[in-house]
This record gives sequence, structure tokens and C-alpha cells, in this order.
Amino acid sequence: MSEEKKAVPEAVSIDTATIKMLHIAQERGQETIFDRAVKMKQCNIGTEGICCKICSQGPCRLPMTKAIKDGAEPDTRKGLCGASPETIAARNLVRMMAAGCASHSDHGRSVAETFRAMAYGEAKDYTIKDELKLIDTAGYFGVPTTVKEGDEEVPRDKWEIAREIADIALGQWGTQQGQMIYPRRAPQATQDRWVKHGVWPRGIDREVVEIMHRTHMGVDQDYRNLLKQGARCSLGNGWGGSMMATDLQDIMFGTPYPNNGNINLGVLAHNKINIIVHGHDPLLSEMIVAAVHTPDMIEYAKTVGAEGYVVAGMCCTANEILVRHGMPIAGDYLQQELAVVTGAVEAMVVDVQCVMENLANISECYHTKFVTTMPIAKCAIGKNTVHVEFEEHHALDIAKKIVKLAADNYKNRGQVNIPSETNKMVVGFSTEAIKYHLGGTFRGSFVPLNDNIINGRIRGVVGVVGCNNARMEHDRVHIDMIKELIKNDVIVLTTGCSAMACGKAGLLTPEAAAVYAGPGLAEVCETVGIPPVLHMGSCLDNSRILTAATEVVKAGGLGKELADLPAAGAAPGWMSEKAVGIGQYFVTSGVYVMLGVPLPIYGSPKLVEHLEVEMEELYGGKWAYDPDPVSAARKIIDHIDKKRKALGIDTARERVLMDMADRQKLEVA
Ligand code: NFS
Ligand code: SF4
Repeated sequence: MSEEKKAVPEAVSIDTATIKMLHIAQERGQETIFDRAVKMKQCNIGTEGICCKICSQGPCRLPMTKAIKDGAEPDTRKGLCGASPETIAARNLVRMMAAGCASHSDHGRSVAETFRAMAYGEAKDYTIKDELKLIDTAGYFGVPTTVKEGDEEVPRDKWEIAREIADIALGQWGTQQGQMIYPRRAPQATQDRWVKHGVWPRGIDREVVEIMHRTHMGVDQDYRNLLKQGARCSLGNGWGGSMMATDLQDIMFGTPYPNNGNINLGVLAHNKINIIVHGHDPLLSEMIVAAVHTPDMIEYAKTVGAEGYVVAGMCCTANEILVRHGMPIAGDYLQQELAVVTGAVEAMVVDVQCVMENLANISECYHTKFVTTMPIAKCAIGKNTVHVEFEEHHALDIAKKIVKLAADNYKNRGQVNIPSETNKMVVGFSTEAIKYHLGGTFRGSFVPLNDNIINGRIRGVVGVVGCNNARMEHDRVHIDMIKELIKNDVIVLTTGCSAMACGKAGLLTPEAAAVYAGPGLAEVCETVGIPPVLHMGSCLDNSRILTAATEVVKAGGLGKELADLPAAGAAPGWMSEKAVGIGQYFVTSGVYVMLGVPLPIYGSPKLVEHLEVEMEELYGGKWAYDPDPVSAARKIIDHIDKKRKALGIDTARERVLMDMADRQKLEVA
């Protein structure tokens, strides 16, 4: 057999734990995504978005580069039916948005269903943990929280409130007309744009289905009109399915507040039963966390000779249990196979999304049980693959069954190689937490944050979010971009796998401010005791960035709508369709969104023009792309400065800079 192509570990990651484990996997002949990325090339036509396969007369491929080489006008290319490059690329792109929005919002639906079961007393293992959040959330749904008794307004029964919220919330997936409720939380001027351009979502499911219809063969052939539906669908997710899911999860599991955590493969233990919970939906992982703390399970661990359990997370399930319980994170999306390679994982328990099918194969090389749990996410291969179906009515019992299965597997461990790497971090900056942290002990407020933005200590706010991508060096783009931003006094909000990259690089500690942040940001961080990069949760929790930005607008002095803020978003290493859905809801909300991996649109110059230029006219936000993280950060900073100028707060900032320049001038003289 010829020598197979393999990844060079030192070249594909900046994370030393990843590099070590990749060496071990390769020595043992166990293939991971890093090797497959070297072996398999991407398709040029697909990456440019100009391959149509929505009917059996295709796939029709309209290569851009070939058209240019052949001397043809790129815009004269056609599919069999006459479909133009922009129609094909737009159809493909909005289908990605539909899939991404469907994924987040369907996760949201299962949360809403469980919430409803809880409220009606049918899911006894769940409860209302955060009553304050229940009251706030009731307000967003228009559910009254007090009732008249004689002359007095008295608080309503919390279960009654929860039941009413549950019924209205669940209804939002299926409403057919009118306006969805939750987008009304946006600043009025942002809402006005949505009404003006006809993109206010009617119902979550309806907008997804309509994309599927419009992109069927021979329906919508106007790329702008297709993208308009993409915008509407994305709002139904960002300001709907995702935002409701975040709120309902907070009510059931607690709103995150700053908390300590640990990250990287070194969190796995030699003498304990290691259970990894991987995926996105916290309904099961919350129960597994609860299960390992029950006396019978603690006792059970002893009977198999272990000193207890480690429940460590992977992907966004990790972020969910980290921000609420401080449970450790084993690693991000690209580290999932490598976690198994440690030989120390008794059970890799997965729910939905970002779970690599190769986990089934790699688990076979070890004792690891690959446990699928969701009826919509099974795996058909692998002798170590087992399915233990989750069901919210018996959640804790099922969680215990899984914990027991892991414990029984402890004795089957072979050789163990746990890398020593772990990093400490401070996490859990929900919108509520930021408000209380920055506003002082007595009264939460965003005004102090606004003041610091206005006086220029903080230049702007940027959400750096999203995935890791095997086509680029693991963690590199996130870290390079974020360091450049904070160095220039831009405070960074982070979620998803981007947050994990920050954790591993030591950016999520208050001490990081003195090392990496510019003088203005460092001063604010030091005064308030926060890191320069704030971990806000999972990708679903990007909705927290929307609510935090809304609070900033409300606090005053920084314009009327989200598009006025000196703010931006970035997903430097995105790979999942969810990221496209997220990006579009930020753009539609007025945010400049920078990507480090191209959208599949560059085969259609007209579509590019629409996304990167015309959208700003419509929504105030637009897409941008730059694969170089530092140059991308510079563009983001330029955008922020443009917004500061429009707000008339650029002079305050200049003074801060001038002071330093003046001092230098004096020194030279
Ligand atoms: Ni987000 Fe979370 Fe990670 Fe990307 Fe996947 S885990 S929902 S999709 S890969 S950031
Ligand atoms: Fe080709 Fe048109 Fe069919 Fe697409 S819809 S595959 S462009 S014939």
C-alpha cells in the first residue's frame, strides 16, 4: 500500500494538547478529521456556490474561473433550465440558512416542549430554577405576572405563569400569519426596518418551509427576493427559536453568572469515570450532571473501583453545562475524536449537531461507548455504538442508566494517554450578568458600559463566534483576530467553539486584560474585574449578544438602532450551516459580519454585491470576508471607527490616542 497522506500535527493546530493527541492517533494508524482534510480536496465549483442539483437534469455546474478563461462574460452562464449563477448561488445559500435556522430552532422546540411538560407537571425531573428570569420572560410574552385580589395586585402562581408562557412559546413555531412576538424585543428603529422591508417572521416553521418551496425547481428566480426570505427566516431563529430557547433554558437550569471553569483534554481524570457529553441540547446533559451527584451513583462508582466521575463537555453542550455549573470542557468540535484517543473516555454521550460520524469508528479502537440518545440522531455503524433513547418524562432515570453504562465500562480501559493541558477561565457572562457586573452591586445597568464606549476607553464591541474548521489551522484565526481587537480596546463577546479557543489560549481570565488589552479596555477590565473577552455561552446563546446590544441601545447615547452601534460580529472559522443562519440574523439586525471562510457565493458577482453592499442599505448590516484574521480585525476596527464618527464620539477617542502620541512626540523632542 502506498504511504497515505497525513496531516502534520504542528501545522494544523496551535493547541499543544491537540498536537500531542494527533501524533498518538497517527502512530496508531487511527485517522482523524485532520488527516482527512489533507487527503480530500474541496470542490472548486461547490465552494463558489454555482453547482445546482435541485432537479435531476443537473447537477448543472457553472464554473466561474472557466467562464473567465474561456473569455465568456461570467454573467451569461446558465443551467439547463436557464438558471443564472446568482439564482443558483442564492438558492444554495438560503437553503443553508434554512437548515441552520431549523437546527437551532428545532433544538429550541424540544426545550419548549420540555418546558411545557415541566409546567404541566409531566416532567418531574425539571423545575423552575430561576424565578426572576421567569418573570422577565413573562413580560416578553405579554403574560401577566400579578393578579387583582380585591384592591390588591398580588403575584400570580409561578406554575400558572409558566404554563401560559409554555403555550404561547410553543405556538410560535406554528403561527402562520401576523408577527412573531419575540422580535418586538429589538430596538424600535430596528423593528421599523423589518416592517419596511417585509421581513418580520410569521412563524418559525413557516419561514423554513417557505425557503424549501421557493428553492424548488422553477419557483423563485430573483436572488434578491430569495435573500429576503433568508433574512426573514433568520430573524425567526435569532429573535425567535434561539432566543426563546435561551430564555426557557435559563428558567429551567439557571441564568449564567460569572463562574470558574477549566478547559482542554487534561480535564479528564485517570482514576475517575470519564463521561463526555457532546452536542448541543442541555436537556439530557443537565440530567447527567444531576445523576452523577446522586448518592446511588456516587456509591456505584466505588463498586467499580473509581474515585467518582468527571462529566466533561464537548461542543456547545459543553458551553451549556459550563456556564451554568462550571463543569469542565474537554474540547471543541475538532477535538472530539482526539478525546477518544486518550483511551480514558468511558462514554461519549451525544445528542444533536456537530457530532462526527467517525466517532463510531474511532470508539471501536478503544473501550469507549459511543452513546447516541436522540430519536432524530442515531448512528448506524460501529460495534461500540449504543442507543439509549432520551425521553423528558423519565429524564433522570435515563441519565442514570447512561452513567451506569459508563461506570460498567471503566474496567475495560486499556492504555491511557491524557495530555496535561488544562486552562482556567471565567465564564458565564449572560446579558443579565453583564448588566449587574458593569452596573455595580445595587442596580444593574448598561449605562457604565455606554459611558466607557462614549469616552473611548472601549472603542467598540465585537462578537467573535462560531466554529473551528478543519480547512484551517485549529484555533489560530480566532486567537489572532481577538488579540488584534482587544489590543485596540475592542471588548470581545464570544460563544461556541470560538469561546473554547479563547479559553485554551488564556484569554478568558481577568488577568489577560493586562497582558493583551489596550490601555483603555485594560483599565475598564481591571476596575470591574472582568476578562477582555466575555464568554456568553453556546452558539444558541448568540441571541444573548442581540439582547445585550439592545440593552446598550436602550441605555442611550449610542444611537437608535443596532446598526448605529460601534459593534460588529465575526465568525473567522465557521463551518456549519447554523453559522450562516446566525450571520444572516446579525446582518438583518444591522450588524457588520466578517467571515474568515468564504460563503459559497463567489461564483456570482451579483450575489456578492447584494450581500456585501446592498444589504447595508436595507438592514444597516452587511457581510464581509477576509481570510487573514488580522487584516479582518483591522477592517472591523475601521467599521467601528466609522460608526463612532457617525455618532460624533470619535473625538473623545482621538483624545485618548493623542495623549500617547503627544507623549511620544515629547520624548522624541
Ligand atoms: Ni456552533 Fe456549537 Fe462548534 Fe460550530 Fe458546532 S459546536 S452550535 S456549530 S462547531 S461553534
Ligand atoms: Fe440544472 Fe435548472 Fe435543474 Fe438546477 S434546476 S439542476 S440549474 S436544470
